[in-house]
Amino acid sequence: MKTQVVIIGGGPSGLLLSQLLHVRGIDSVVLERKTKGYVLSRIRAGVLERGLLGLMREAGVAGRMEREGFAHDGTLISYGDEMFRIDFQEHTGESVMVYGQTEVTRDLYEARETANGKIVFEVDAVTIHYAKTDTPYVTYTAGGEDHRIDCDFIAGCDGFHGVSRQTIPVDQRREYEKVYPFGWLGILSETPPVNHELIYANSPRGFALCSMRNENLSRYYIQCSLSDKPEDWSDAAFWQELKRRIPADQADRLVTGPSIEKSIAPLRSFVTEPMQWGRLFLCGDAAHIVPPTGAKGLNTAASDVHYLYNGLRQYYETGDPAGIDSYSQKALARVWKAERFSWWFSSLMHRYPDQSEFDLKMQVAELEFLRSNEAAQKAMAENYVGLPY
Ligand code: RFL
Ligand code: PHB
Repeated sequence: MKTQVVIIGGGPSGLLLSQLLHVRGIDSVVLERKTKGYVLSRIRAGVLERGLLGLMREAGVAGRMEREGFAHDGTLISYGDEMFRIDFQEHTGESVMVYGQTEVTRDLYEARETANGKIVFEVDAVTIHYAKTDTPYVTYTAGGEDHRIDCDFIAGCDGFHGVSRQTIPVDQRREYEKVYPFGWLGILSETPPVNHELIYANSPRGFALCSMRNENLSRYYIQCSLSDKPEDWSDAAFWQELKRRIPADQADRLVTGPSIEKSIAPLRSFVTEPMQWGRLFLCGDAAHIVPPTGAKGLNTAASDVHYLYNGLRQYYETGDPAGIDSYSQKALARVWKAERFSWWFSSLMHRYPDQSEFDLKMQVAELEFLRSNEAAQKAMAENYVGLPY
């Protein structure tokens, strides 16, 4: 088989890239290790930046998102019983969109299928060959048979545990990592959200987040210990702990119900450099991870897709490789800013095991500064709605 771009990974990055290339007449094949059902069962991101919305429109897949998504003009931050609002519209003239990653992925699968796009599920042993030459190819097994696809370029969109990053020899990449000493326990429940905007809560018992997917689907998170297991937490224990971490008036209004999903995510900051090796390009979680505080993971994956898609388009339309040659440098410049914001917001909102009394005073001072200072709020709002591409 032959195609222009082999895309490894059928998560949001790989599907979005494939659909954008299709709109410009560029051919791709997506290789996905799992089934479509499995990919769609992963509950992850919920907040989309304007840049991702623009890409969804350009890819021709924004219809349902525009109808069913919720524009949010601000967010709430609480500490103890204090709560204040960061107004995105006032400070940036922009909003974010609450629309689940599952829905983004579903819309992309539907568009790829309508266009007869080639997606191979349940692939195994994906191997990248000769990425440093002009004639790379990818081999894999599917349905018990060996396959080979010759191509011009390979996009590694296979997430943090994929093969693409590992293909780059260790002496030719550098990895930067920070592992946080806690996780997030998240639940999804068919209950109305406690508030119409998200609440990020810093409490003496640890961080909590009140988020949502729609008017009758809530997503809540609490900071938990890394040794906790989801089955250690009954629904009743989760609700009780959440109520203790958010302001009392919110806790009184909270509607509880059975969870329909419960999982724990560890928190990590991670970047690999460079994001290009010959004709292999890394996109999204394959190249970087942020802690979820601030909702930058999927959005940063989307900005990578933007740079790669435009580079490939320039190459195929004009023969000019300038865009693909500068991919890593452009993508990383934005990645590091998203890393900084996610690290800063995580540090501001969580309880750390080794935090001193002084460190706690610093958190409160910073929260009070943010609450009262226009410039600090503007900086927060600009980062939250997404820095320009
Ligand atoms: P994905 O989604 O991990 O998809 C990678 C795909 O590659 C497949 N794969 C392979 N396929 C073929 N061969 C191999 N060898 C393969 N190895 C892996 C996998 O099966 C998978 O289908 O990466 P992608 O596309 O880069 O997308 C990244 C996002 O999923 C991620 O950044 C976000 O979910 C992070 N995130 C959030 N991001 C936001 O922008 N806003 C949010 O509100 C937000 N909330 C979150 C989050 C992540 C969370 N968790 C669980 C990590 C909340 C949570 C709790
Ligand atoms: C979510 O709704 O899953 C979500 C929202 C905001 C975040 C992280 C996760 O910062």
